[in-house]
Amino acid sequence: MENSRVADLLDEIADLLELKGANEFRIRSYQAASRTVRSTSRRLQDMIEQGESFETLPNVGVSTAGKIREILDTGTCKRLEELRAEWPQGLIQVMGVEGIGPRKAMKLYQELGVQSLEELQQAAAAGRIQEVEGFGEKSQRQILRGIQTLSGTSDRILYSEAVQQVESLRRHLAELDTVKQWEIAGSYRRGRETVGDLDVLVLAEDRMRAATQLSSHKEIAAVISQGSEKLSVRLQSGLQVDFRFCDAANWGAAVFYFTGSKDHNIAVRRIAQEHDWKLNEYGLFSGEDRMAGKTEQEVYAALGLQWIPPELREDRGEVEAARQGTLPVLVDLDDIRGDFQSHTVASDGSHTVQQMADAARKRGYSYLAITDHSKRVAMAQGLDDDRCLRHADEIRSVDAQMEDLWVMAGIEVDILQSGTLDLKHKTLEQLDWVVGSIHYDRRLSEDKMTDRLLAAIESGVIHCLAHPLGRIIGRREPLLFDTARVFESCVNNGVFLEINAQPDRLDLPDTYCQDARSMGAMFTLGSDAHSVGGLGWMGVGINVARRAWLQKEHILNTVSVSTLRQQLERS
Ligand code: DGT
Ligand code: CA
Ligand code: CA
Ligand code: ZN
Repeated sequence: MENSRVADLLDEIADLLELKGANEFRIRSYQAASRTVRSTSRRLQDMIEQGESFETLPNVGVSTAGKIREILDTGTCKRLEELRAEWPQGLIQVMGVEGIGPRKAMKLYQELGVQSLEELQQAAAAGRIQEVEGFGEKSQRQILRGIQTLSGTSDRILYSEAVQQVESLRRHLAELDTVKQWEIAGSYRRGRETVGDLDVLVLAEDRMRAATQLSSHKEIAAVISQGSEKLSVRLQSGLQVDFRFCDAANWGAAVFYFTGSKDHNIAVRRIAQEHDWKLNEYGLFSGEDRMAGKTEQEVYAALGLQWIPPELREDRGEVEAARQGTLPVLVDLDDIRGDFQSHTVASDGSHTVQQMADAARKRGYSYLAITDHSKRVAMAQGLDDDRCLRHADEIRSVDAQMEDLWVMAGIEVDILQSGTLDLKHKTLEQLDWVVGSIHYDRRLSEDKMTDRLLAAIESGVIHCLAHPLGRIIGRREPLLFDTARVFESCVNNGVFLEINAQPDRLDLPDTYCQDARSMGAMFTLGSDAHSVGGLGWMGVGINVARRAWLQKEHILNTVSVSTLRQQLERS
C-alpha cells in the first residue's frame, strides 16, 4: 500500500470524526498525521520492512502509529470501520467532493437526504442544493464541477504514486535471473503528471520462466492475461502493469514504440513512410531488411533525427526540431542548486528551520528558501508581521551557522481577494525571498481574478508567483484568469513563475509553462516541502520543466549562490 492511500484513510477518519462532531484536537491530530504521511517521500511499507518505527515521524503518536501499521497490514483499521458503519456508505464520497467536506455533507444529508454521489449529482442538477441554507447557486455549480473532476481522473494515478510502485517493482526485477534487461516505457517514461498504466519491456530468453518469476511479485493481486508476447497483471493498488517480452535485435524499436506518445509515434512513422520504409515495434524496415532496431538512438539516427528525450515526445514540434538538429538541451535534476519553497513548524511544516537546512545541505544544495504561510492561512498558523520578522531572525541565525548553504528568509504571502498582500510591504521588503499565492476566495469572475493577480505582481514586493493555477490534480479546478495578461505582467515586472513540485499540484503545468516561456517568462522550482522528506519532490517538478522544453537558463534554481545574491539585490 502506498503512502497516499494511507493518508487518504487517515483523512477519512478525521472527516468521519468531524461528521460526528468529535473532539477538535483528535480531528487535528489525524489531519496532521495524514499531512506527514503524504509529504514524506519514504515509503511507509519500506519502513516496516526495515523494522523502523513510525513514531519517529513528526505528528505521529503511539496510537496513530498503531493504526498506520494496521492499515498497512490489513488495508484498513478497526476504528475506521467502526466510524464508517455509523453512516451511509455514499456519504463518505459526498464529503470528498471539492467544496463540500464533512459539515456541508451533513447539512445536505439532513436537509435533502443526500446519501451518495449520484443523489448529490441529481440534487445539484435539479437546483435543490442552492435552496439549502449556506449554499447558493455558485456553490451548486461548483459541486457539479467537483463531481466531474472526481469522475474524470479516477482511473489514472499521480506520477509520484507510480514512482513508488516502480520502486518495489524495480527491487523485484533486480532479483530475477531470467530478466536480462528491462525498461519502463509509456507515459511514465515521458514523465506525465498522471499515469494510466505501466508498460514494462522485458528482455528474456526463456519467456515462460520469466513470466512465472514476474508473476511472483508480492504486490500483484491478479494476472489478467498471459501470452508469449505479453503478461498483464493488476497490482494490489489497482494499477495495471503490462510486461512485454522483446528480443535484443528489436529492443530499441520496442522501447521507442511503447514509450509513445501515440501522436509522436505517428509523426515519426510519417518520416519512415516518406522513404517507403516501415517502422513498428520490431524495427525500421526497408522491404524485409531490418535497418535499425537494437537501440533507440539507432532508430532515430536512421531516420535522420536526433535522439529525442522521452519528455518531449508529445508531437509538439519535437520531430521537426530533431530533424533540424535544434532540440533544446533540457534542464536536468543535476542542474538544480536550491529550492525556492519550503515550510517549517512555524506554520504547517513538520520540521524546524535547522532540520530543513540540514536536509537541504545533505542534498548538496547551495540555497533553500524558507517560505512559511502568512496569517490568512489561519489553519496553518500563518505568520503575522511580527512573527514573520522574528521568524526571519531565526532563519538568519541558522543561516549564519551554515557556511555552504544560504538559508533564505522568506514567506509565502497570501494574495487577498482585493489583490493586496496579507503582510505589510515594509515587512516583505526585509525578506530575502517572497512568494505570493492564492489559497482563499477562489471563485471570482475571470476579470476580478486577473486584476487580483496583476495587483500582486505589480506590487513590486513579490519575487515569484507560487502555484499560479491553484489546481489540485483530480480534486480542485484551476483558478479562472487571463493567463496571457498575467504571464506578460510577470515578464514585465521580473516576477518568476513557480513550478510547484508537489505531485498533486505540478503547477504551472507543462503546456502553460511553454506558453509563458514563449512570452519570455522565467521560472523557479519549489518542492513546497512540508517536511525534510518533501524536498525530494524536486525530481517530479523537473519532469514538468523538461516537458515544457525548459533549459537551464530559464530556471533560477540553476544559478550559483553568488549570482542569486546579485540578482536579488539588483531587483
Ligand atoms: P497512459 O498509460 O494512458 O498513461 O498513456 P501511455 O502513453 O502509456 O499509453 P498506453 O499505455 O496506452 O500505450 C503505451 C504506448 O504504446 C503509447 O504511448 C504509444 C504506444 N501505442 C499504444 N497504442 C498505439 C497505437 O494504436 N498506435 C501507435 N502508433 N502507438 C500506440
Ligand atoms: Ca501506459
Ligand atoms: Ca549560510
Ligand atoms: Zn501553498
